[in-house]
Amino acid sequence: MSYAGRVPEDRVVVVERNLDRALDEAPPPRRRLEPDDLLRPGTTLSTAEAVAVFRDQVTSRTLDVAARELKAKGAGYYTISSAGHENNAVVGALLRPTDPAFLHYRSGGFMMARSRQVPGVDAVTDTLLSLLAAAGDPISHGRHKVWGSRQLWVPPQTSTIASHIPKAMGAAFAIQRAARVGMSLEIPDDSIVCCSFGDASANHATALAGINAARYSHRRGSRVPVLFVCEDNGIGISVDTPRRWIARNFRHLPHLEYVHAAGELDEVWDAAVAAVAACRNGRRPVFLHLQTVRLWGHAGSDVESGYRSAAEIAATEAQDPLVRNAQRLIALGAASPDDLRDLVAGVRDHVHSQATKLIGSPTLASRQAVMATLAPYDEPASRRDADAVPSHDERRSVHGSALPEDATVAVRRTMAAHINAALHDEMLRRPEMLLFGEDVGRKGGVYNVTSGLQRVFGAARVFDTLLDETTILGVAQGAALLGFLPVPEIQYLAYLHNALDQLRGEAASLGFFSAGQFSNPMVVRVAGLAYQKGFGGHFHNDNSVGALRDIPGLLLSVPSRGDDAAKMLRGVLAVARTTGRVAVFLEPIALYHEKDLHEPGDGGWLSDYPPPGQILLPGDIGVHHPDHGDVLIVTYGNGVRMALRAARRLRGDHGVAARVVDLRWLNPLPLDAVGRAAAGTSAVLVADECRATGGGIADAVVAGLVERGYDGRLGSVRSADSYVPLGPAAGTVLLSEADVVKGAVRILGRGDDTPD
Ligand SMILES: Cc1ncc(C[n+]2csc(CCOP(=O)(O)OP(=O)(O)O)c2C)c(N)n1
Repeated sequence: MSYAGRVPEDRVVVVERNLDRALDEAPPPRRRLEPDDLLRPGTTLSTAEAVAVFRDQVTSRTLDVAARELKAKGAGYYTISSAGHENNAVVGALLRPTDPAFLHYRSGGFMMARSRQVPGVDAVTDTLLSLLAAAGDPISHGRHKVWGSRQLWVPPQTSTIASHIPKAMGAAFAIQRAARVGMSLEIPDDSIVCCSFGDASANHATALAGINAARYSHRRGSRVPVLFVCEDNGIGISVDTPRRWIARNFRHLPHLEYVHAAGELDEVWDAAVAAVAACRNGRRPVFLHLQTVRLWGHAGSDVESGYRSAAEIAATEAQDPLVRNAQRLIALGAASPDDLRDLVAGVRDHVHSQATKLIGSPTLASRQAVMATLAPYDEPASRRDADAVPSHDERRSVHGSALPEDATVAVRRTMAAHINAALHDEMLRRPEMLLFGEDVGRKGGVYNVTSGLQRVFGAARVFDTLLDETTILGVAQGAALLGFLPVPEIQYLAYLHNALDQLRGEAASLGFFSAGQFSNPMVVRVAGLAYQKGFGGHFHNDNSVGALRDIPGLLLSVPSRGDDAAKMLRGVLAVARTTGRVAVFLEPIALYHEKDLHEPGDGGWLSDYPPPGQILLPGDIGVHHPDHGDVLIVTYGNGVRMALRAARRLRGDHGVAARVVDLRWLNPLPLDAVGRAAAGTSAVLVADECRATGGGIADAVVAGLVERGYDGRLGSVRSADSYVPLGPAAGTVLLSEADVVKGAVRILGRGDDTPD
């Protein structure tokens, strides 16, 4: 295949010719500067650096043209360009390649400028491979066209605008946190974090959340060196941003330094120098308002003439930064028109020949190859990780004189107490672990699950956040990227949903889109599910795991008993640490303080603390009454206690011997283990406390058993597809013990004569 496609959009050709014409028509400079000379008095931009930045900009532009040509040839898959935004190369040139950068899709100039600072990085080839969705694309292996590089500290970003701003803030926050807790980072202590985005994106709730969180943290005395770069081209796809909207919105915000960058290359440089210095030296959030234009449509497929007049398009093209910068370099004597003509021709030739060579590069060709870095798992490594147990003396320093498993002093415990003790043990042996969320620090959590942890481990490692779930998960991602093992808490499952994109779109996808080169391991503790007595209503009793189960690669676990909870929490932390996985640990609120199983006072739901080192890993299911074989009840969470109570009634009232499986792991479901547990039973009943349609797991378990050749009877009982009402009415929509008994009797064909 040859590389000779026609550019489909005339304006691309027009813009290319404008630059050529400007160079042809420019008068020769009246004087020539030496490479080390400053471009003019008062600027810090040297001649050599100005020409280097111009080269970065031309390279970025030429790659954008190539993207459209490759698309026209049917070889390329992405055409959103950086054309008109190339002055962002100045920011790339001013930052260090170790300053983590979370980039806007139009930050091509930045990427070129950063790449040239690191020997061995070939930004042209890397970008072309990404445009071609080639398996050789070094950052995503062809999974997405992204700006990203492990060597350059540019984590790949998703296409969801603004979604990277909270994690950029989180990474900046983590730089100082590392110093406070004595953790050494891969990047220098005085690093700053860069985060670029568009002007329309600056209105997004997620953007405002991230910027607000940075300002809030600064107000609270934390150092959050994040450089927000708003690349303001005045439009978002087809909708214009009101004039001066960005400046008026961000110029006078407390705890945010605002710097405006516009005009000539050297003026943009000087403004950016001031912004970077304020951020790096002041260790504070800075908002760099970078004036840009958008040349061409939003993407190759966008017909700009549908919403912009010809005059507007031409006026925008007249502000092409490449033309202006070329004219400026020539006028100030940094280069001659011939120099720049040669530079442009050289870059075009290089990009063209590389593209020609790379067309036809292989793409990912199998499902296995595509999914290779989605859900890494290494069981032996997780077991080894969990094995390293601190000494008794060390543990006494956090637990007090008696260890929680010490039979002579310890009472049997509730799930809340077990999780609390396990968190103490894990915080002790993992200095990189951070615990945070709403009310988790001083108060110790709404349900006292994190009680005492701040006192023992200090406010640098156990802290209250501002009230924003998006920020909580953003901080977790940023901190994890830098090497922490964050354990953020979401106070109630219903409140995870307003921040869900941070898990679904962002955290869980990082390993996929970076081919495993970046990871943000974390264990998100979420209090959830229904059946709380005396504290009702949907928002504290949300019973759906649907939104979590469909997240590729996310590990979802739900304990049903205290001892299991301790072992499972250790297990998911070990998996997160050893593989970079993102895990949700969903804690059934109604079981936090439950003590009894069958009768009030029987203490049947209390348990002894399993000593550290004992863990449960994905796939380890719990089997109760393994010798009972009439029916297998498959369940999890609150359903386990319910099913064990139902099993007793089934035995007593119907002579049915029920085996009960506690799934423990809801994503991925341990279907092979369930299949083995079902062997020898004549019926399987799935008892699912979550909403019937899509909210739970019943359909997936039934399908999984059928696919594994289970030939007994199959059925399920589930909660209704309803929000949970307040008070006793909750019982009308939630799965009950009586439902489980009836379901089992029905599936066994014993009639429906169960006394309720
Ligand atoms: C959350 C989200 N909503 C919608 C979109 C679709 N979309 C992609 S880019 C864009 C406009 C962004 O404009 P701006 O932030 O000004 O950046 P620009 O493209 O102009 O550089 C929209 C609406 C998206 N990617 N993400």
